[in-house]
Amino acid sequence: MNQEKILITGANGQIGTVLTEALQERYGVDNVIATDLRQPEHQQGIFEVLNVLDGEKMDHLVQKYNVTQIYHLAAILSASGEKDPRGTWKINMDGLFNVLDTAKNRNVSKIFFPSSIAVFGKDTPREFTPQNTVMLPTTVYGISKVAGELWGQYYFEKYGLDVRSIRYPGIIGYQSLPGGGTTDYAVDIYHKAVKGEHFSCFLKEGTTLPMIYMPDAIRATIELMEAPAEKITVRTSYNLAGMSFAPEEIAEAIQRNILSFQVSYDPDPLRQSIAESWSASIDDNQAKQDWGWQPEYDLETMTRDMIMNLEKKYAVV
Ligand code: AKB
Repeated sequence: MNQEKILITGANGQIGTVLTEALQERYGVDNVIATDLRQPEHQQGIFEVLNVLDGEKMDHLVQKYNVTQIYHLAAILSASGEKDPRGTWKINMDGLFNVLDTAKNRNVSKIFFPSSIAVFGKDTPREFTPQNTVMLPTTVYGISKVAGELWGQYYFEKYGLDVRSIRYPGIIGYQSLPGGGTTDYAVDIYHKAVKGEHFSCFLKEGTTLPMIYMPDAIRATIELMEAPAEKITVRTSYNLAGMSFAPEEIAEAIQRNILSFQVSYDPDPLRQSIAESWSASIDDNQAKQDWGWQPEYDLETMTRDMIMNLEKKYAVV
């Protein structure tokens, strides 16, 4: 096998921070090029400043490092996106086109493009949302993800570019913080609980959403990218499920470990309406069938692991 050289955009983000380390461990520190708008405080390995709107610099970096794969994580998420719809469209779409065109023109053979449950909308079946279903999203982020999925498929069919994608649920992890999403409360709640603070939730009780624990999300991403090409039957994006819960259910799971933890509900209208337009649970049988996907964590096992790791983190700070 030729030595892969992997470039990651948005490497300082919630997923990027953890995925960069996982790819460094798997492919070697010198074979992973982390990029983002700013140099992070702590960075092991190769880092380059890159704005994904700068196609020339992207092209230069791809040539400089002989990049063979790009994980394109840089994007504006659902809630932030609504504050600047045109700006979000530009970053999410032009950034993707720069990646697709650079890959097509150079020696890049594989692309990972993260999609999201944000592709679904009010007309989508909310429970056990099928792989192929109505996709009429209400956010600019969701619209950009539907369009991105279709462009990925287009570049695969027209130019043979091996673009692979997952529709991530909300991702929960202790290593990094999300920013600007609708599912972010499910990370923040653990930080407040471990610090002994009260948590005010921006979603109402009963707002069930699909979520996944970070180790499962990272493993799914790498498993999809390493699957033989003939196993990949979906060239838009794969549904992926981990678990589903409402705010009061995650709060109760935390309270079983931290008895004094208290939560109140103060719904934010924007994020509440976005959450209500998304699925509550996801049918991911296609991913299971095609490349053997299996989640490992449920709400209880994730909660114990999150609390244990955050307790360690706050103890050393
Ligand atoms: C968000 O809440 O915007 C993201 C997502 C589900 O894509 N976490």
